[in-house]
Amino acid sequence: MPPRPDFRARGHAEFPAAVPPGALADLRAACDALLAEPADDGGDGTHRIGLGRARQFLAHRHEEFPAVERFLLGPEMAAVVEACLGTPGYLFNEQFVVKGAGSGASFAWHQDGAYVGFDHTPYLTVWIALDDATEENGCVYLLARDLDRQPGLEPHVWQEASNELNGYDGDAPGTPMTAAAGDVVAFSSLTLHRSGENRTPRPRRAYVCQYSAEPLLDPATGRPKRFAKPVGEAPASA
Ligand SMILES: O=C(O)CCC(=O)C(=O)O
Repeated sequence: MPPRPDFRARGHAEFPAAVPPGALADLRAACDALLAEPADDGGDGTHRIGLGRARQFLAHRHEEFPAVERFLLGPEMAAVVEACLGTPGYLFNEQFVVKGAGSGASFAWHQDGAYVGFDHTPYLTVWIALDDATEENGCVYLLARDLDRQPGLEPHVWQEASNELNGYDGDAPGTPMTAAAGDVVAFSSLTLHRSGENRTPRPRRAYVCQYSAEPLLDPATGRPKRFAKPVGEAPASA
């Protein structure tokens, strides 16, 4: 199936209520179990992008939660990825992103591909709201991008004070991607996005999983970056 034209033209697509209630409960339970551990300023191994409890990344732990792994590789995610990439593809990365209650931590404008560190084919980020995401609690904001006309990465500058890359200095506020828990916002690794502060008394939980059309191989090692798990095939642990 070819990618959805609206995804190619805007760099993102919404999939309301794409996560079934049972899977949403599984994801929340996994997130809460990881949150109960001591805070770690985690990131992707190259960039340490956490900010303690204010902005927490709980990464690469899905194999400890078989129901989460089944969901990541299962039919709902396969449908989302196929709609955007034209193939169910491969899971290569996943992390919970939690903005702590009343956290002043936003997340700067960036393209996810800027964090990869080597040339690669653009991929898909599937952002899943585990709590209703609002402008008050730190939803994602996107700048629409025509993927065929604007195919590249912008220059990004590391921000020492806030532990993040910044890839956009313009004035556009972006489109707030408010979402109900269980909604999916899928966007290209080329799509500039940011997220706001959580000004509410409750944490804002999200799950970010990333899929590539082909395994994303690190040229330094010849091995997949993180994972290369085909979507639509039952995991070995199931
Ligand atoms: O969930 C968020 O606040 C934003 C996460 C994000 O932009 C990312 O993981 O690339």
